[in-house]
Amino acid sequence: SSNKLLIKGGTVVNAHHQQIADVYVEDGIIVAVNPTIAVGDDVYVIDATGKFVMPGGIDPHTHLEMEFMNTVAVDDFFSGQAAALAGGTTMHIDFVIPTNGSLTAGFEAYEKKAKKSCMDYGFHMAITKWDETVSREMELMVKEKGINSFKFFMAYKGSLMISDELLLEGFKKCKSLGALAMVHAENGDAVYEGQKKMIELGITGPEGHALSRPAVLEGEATARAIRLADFVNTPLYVVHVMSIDAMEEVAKARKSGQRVIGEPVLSGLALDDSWLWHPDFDTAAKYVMSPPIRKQGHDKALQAALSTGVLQLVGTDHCVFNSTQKAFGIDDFRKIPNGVNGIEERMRVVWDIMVESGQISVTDYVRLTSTECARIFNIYPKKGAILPGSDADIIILNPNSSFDITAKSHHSRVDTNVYEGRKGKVSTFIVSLVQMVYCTARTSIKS
Ligand code: DUC
Ligand code: ZN
Ligand code: ZN
Ligand code: ZN
Repeated sequence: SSNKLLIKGGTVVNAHHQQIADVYVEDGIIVAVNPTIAVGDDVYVIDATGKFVMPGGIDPHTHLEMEFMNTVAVDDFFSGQAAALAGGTTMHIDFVIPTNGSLTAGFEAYEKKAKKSCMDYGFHMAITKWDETVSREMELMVKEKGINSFKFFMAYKGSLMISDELLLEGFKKCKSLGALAMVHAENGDAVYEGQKKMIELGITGPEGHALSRPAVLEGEATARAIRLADFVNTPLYVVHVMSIDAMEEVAKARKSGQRVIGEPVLSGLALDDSWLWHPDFDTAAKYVMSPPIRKQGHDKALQAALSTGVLQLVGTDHCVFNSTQKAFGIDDFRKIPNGVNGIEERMRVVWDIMVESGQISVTDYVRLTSTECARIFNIYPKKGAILPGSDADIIILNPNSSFDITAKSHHSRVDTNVYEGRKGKVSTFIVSLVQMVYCTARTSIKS
């Protein structure tokens, strides 16, 4: 019957080991991984000879259907996940945004958005203000909803940003709950000044976005968050490390033994800011995200940091807006909705820039696209491994195939693609088949 599957003859890759083996799956769970597994003819067999059999990608950082900057991100939990599956990612972790400051209402709203899901997902939660209610609700989220990571915004003054005083309260609460504190690290007050300055100077185009919030402001906030986490003695996860400045702060802290995790995102690893200076507004605006994509050089330095273990896992910050939405900022870059695509491109582009280029091994690739995320967010080895008992979130990666990225054929709903025209020689497949056939609702993973 259709609930039994054998993947034969591939190179099975886990984060620390690879071997040629067969993988036998029943009801969406891996039952056996052995050099040779004999099965009856009621089992569907896939030949993976010459290919890699890996745990599906886990994207630790997405924003599906996010209400942000007076609009809503166009990929929802169906289209964003369909894009993810098409690109070899089988799970993602999204950020619940509180509704008018209420964590409970925010959680309910995201549970509703996530009803459209076609793959497994998890939630972090953003904390955007602080009072006794928020503090109590955090406890509720941890104890009853399974949320174990909270993100604090040090930027977006006037909306999401919280002060150092409240950041400290939040870190202390995370510590007492055993939850992981995460930060969006940019100095929001300085960004606000930078933006005003650019507008005063008459720089209203997308390049003003980069000029108004330079890497030094990311470095400053990263250093501050790291020191405050040290002061409170709680681990810290820095989301979207986009610059050498921020990366070096993470490196220094880790070297001293502090528990700091640094997450680069695909756009920071694979792009530079040159498009932001393109004279055509639509072309430039699609690259606007925060923190900004940096000058050439930061990308290569972040890749190197990933290859040496200074940074640990790759996210995307997938948060997509159509050209019509980006055009809200045609006269003022401050109104361009922030965000770029990546959930569909992450696995292939990371393979291309990190494995094809010789910077990391195939086992490292599995670690930083899947296993490390599963470990950090407490879902390993159910996720992030090809082991007996693990979920059959399996991809077959063909290193001798090809990809050619274009908005014309991608699965996301967004009408542009920041990787437009990028080509490489890898493909992933059967994820969607395995997922569609075997993925069942697993409530422990959902939240
Ligand atoms: N940055 C973005 O570019 N989009 C979503 C939120 C964020 O911090
Ligand atoms: Zn952010
Ligand atoms: Zn984000
Ligand atoms: Zn699944």
